Amino acid sequence: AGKRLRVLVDMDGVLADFEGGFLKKYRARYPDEPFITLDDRRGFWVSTQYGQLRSDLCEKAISIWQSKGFFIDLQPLPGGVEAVKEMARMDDTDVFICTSPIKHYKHCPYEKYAWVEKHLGGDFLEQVILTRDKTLIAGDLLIDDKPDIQGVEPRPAWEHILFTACHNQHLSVCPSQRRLLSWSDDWRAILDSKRQ
Ligand code: UMP
Repeated sequence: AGKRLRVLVDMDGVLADFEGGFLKKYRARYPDEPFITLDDRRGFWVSTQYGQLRSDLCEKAISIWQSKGFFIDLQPLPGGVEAVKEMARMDDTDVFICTSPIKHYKHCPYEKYAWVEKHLGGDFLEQVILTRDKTLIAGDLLIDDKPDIQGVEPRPAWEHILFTACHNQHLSVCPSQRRLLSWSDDWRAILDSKRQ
């Protein structure tokens, strides 16, 4: 029996289907504009790839996640909510939702809390960390779909586990970086590997 394990779990692309929600609302709002299928997504930034498709599509993409209702309407990714609830019930385990809000703050921070309340329950609001710099947050593990997580702390406390998403599935990451392919993958073994 060693010290408690602290797990940080990202929201967009890990618990909530940001990419699927984006594409559905983008196509509904801009039915005559070109779009990128999830199979063709490359790179973390949706806005960058849309901007490469046609320069004015960058701001059209941004308009989607800046809109009221975007974040609260995101569907849970398969198995994520169940996994986080199970983690929270494990002995000697603390789980936090660690997510970066967009700077257009009118709807996003509110809706992120509302999403957690809706899908994980009101008690889980205690576990929410909103930060634009995840390197400042100390934890044993950070499960996140963003390949490069940087900030002011050059030596973050956590080991980053790359959660597979449409935009990173073809990336060859360095062999020391561990992946979680989905919530059907063996996340329990990853947690156990960090226990003392
Ligand atoms: N986001 C953008 N631009 C993009 C894609 C995502 O601003 O092209 C936003 C949505 C989320 C945040 O609020 O970035 C991602 O946060 P994390 O998944 O890193 O927590």
